[in-house]
Amino acid sequence: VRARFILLVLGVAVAAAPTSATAALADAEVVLTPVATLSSPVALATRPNDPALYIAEQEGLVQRVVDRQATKILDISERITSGGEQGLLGLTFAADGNTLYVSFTDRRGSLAVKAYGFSEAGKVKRRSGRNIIKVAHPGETNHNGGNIAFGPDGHLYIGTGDGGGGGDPGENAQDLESLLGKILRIDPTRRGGYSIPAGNPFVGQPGRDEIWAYGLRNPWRWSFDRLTGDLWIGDVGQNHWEEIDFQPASSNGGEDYGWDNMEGTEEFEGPVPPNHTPPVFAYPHNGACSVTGGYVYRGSNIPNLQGAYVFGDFCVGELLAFTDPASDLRALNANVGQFHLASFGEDESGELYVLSLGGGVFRIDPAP
Ligand SMILES: [Ca+2]
Ligand SMILES: [Ca+2]
Ligand SMILES: [Ca+2]
Repeated sequence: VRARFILLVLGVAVAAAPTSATAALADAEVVLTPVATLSSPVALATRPNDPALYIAEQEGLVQRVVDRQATKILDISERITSGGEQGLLGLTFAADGNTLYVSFTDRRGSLAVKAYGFSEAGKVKRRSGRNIIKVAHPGETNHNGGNIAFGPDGHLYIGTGDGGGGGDPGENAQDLESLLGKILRIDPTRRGGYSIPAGNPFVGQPGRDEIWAYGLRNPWRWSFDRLTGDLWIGDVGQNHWEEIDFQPASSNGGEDYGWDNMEGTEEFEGPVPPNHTPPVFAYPHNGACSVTGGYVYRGSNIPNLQGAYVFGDFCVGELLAFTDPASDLRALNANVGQFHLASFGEDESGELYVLSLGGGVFRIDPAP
């Protein structure tokens, strides 16, 4: 509780970020309803016209959960490196629900994205796996990013960490010839591999064509607002500041989110980059340790939460939310305790879920 109040008092709202709020966040009362207990759940996805929750376990399994019953549908544990910040890190479905994409740390420590054919029965097709992209991650084992999602533009976005260690020793995040410390945007191709969307910001000029945005340290969890298409990024900080970054749907990409010249709103190695996009909200490490980016709530069960960005911190144990971080940031009064908040998820109707690395998966419901 102490950490919560310190965080709320000391957080820095840099710029108002409109979320199209329609109701009073201050009146939102929520509870957490258990929907599954798994082994180190780290990511959740759904697919169209399918009631199941698909949940990635860090050790390499994908579980299909219906009515609190989990069924293993994929096991790549023998193909990956798991533990610490490595493992199976992300999953998402193609818009038609016929392809499952997973991201993971491969046996060599690289970040890999792989695609699997998916049947109407909710199963991975045998021998359908194909490699989409690998991003080498030499040396260190931390900061692997790993979130993957299709944007409203239909392209696949991939978050990558800066390569790990402290203070980005490889200076990767600001290096436009490195795929580390970035959000990438690609088009997976049917037989594996990918093509580059023509509109990517560094096509036809210096810089890797896969790069969509840069200057990130470890964009562990980020999401698109399903209503507006805006992109919300939780970027894990170094020693002082955790931050939430924002990219409007109208963006053409190429944003520099600052790392490692900047940490939050402060110079880290400096100087301030000429085209720095500062976070919309940054908070210090007083009791907090690592931001877990969430979602803008667009469900229907909790009207007072409508339009609020819901996120958290691995060490704080409170769900946090704002529609404008300068005016209505608050801790949601859900009793989550110190539960190691690993990730959030969103289902087909816009309801949100919370994943604890300790095993619990919960739906955020209105308080009775
Ligand atoms: Ca550095
Ligand atoms: Ca280029
Ligand atoms: Ca930043």
